Amino acid sequence: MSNTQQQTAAPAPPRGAFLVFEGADRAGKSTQCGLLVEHLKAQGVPAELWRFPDRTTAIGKMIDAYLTSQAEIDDAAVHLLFSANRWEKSQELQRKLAAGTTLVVDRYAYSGVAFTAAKAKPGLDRQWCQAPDAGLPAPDAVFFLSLSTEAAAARGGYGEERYEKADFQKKVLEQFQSLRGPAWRMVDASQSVEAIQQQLREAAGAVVARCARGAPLGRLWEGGEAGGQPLAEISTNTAQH
Ligand code: Z5A
Ligand code: MG
Repeated sequence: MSNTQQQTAAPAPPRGAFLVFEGADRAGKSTQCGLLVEHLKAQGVPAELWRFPDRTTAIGKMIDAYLTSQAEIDDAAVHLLFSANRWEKSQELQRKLAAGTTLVVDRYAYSGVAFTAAKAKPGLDRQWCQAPDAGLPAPDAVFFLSLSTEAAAARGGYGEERYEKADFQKKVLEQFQSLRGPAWRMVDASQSVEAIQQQLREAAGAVVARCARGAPLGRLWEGGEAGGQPLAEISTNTAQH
């Protein structure tokens, strides 16, 4: 950027924060997302809980049929459906953020890349998997709930859906590791629900405050694999798993 551009660039307006939760199966993503949204609202922060896939749309219904094994869909085609499911919500997502609503989002494009790349199908390498999501809004923070497959199994075992098998979940976790970027915060999900929530509240609060002061919204996959801005001011549990 030239000096002239730097001098004339307008400051980013205040907005809501875009907070994504990713992680191992049964790591407690949905539990923690729900608790965080309630906490933010109680603090007077406008907040909504979102999740991907959004199974309520026409595309989401196709994805649901696939995940519950009611439909067979080609691996490349279903990958594009998961991405399309994010694109169809992206305008609304940006409107909500611009209006000051913080979005707590249960899974996003990182799950999309990790689950398809873990299939190790010819032609569906990580670069191919990332391409359809390029240009989507990038989260301000990605909270990755880290849990071993053994600890996940101890939480009652995996469910009935297509990907809920220990061997495959290990491959997914390896793929997630290679997607880590500057906006990621690793959270040890083997702790109690309350301990995890406390750390998340502190970390999320700092991001919400930063976005309320005005912060540009990044794009996937700019600014490192994860996109978004580095979260230097956040101190949280940074357990490396
Ligand atoms: N997928 C994809 O392929 N491509 C994409 O682009 C996207 C997704 C976006 C969607 O599953 C599937 O789609 C997913 C990835 C794929 N496939 N798999 N596998 P989902 O998100 O709908 O999955 P889910 O049913 O919500 O399961 P989950 O996300 O794996 O679980 P969780 O949300 O992490 O955990 P939880 O429901 O909060 O808790 C699980 C249990 O553990 C529950 O009994 C809790 O009470 C208990 N729990 C929670 N926290 C704790 C702690 N701290 N201690 C002890 N017990 C706990
Ligand atoms: Mg969940």
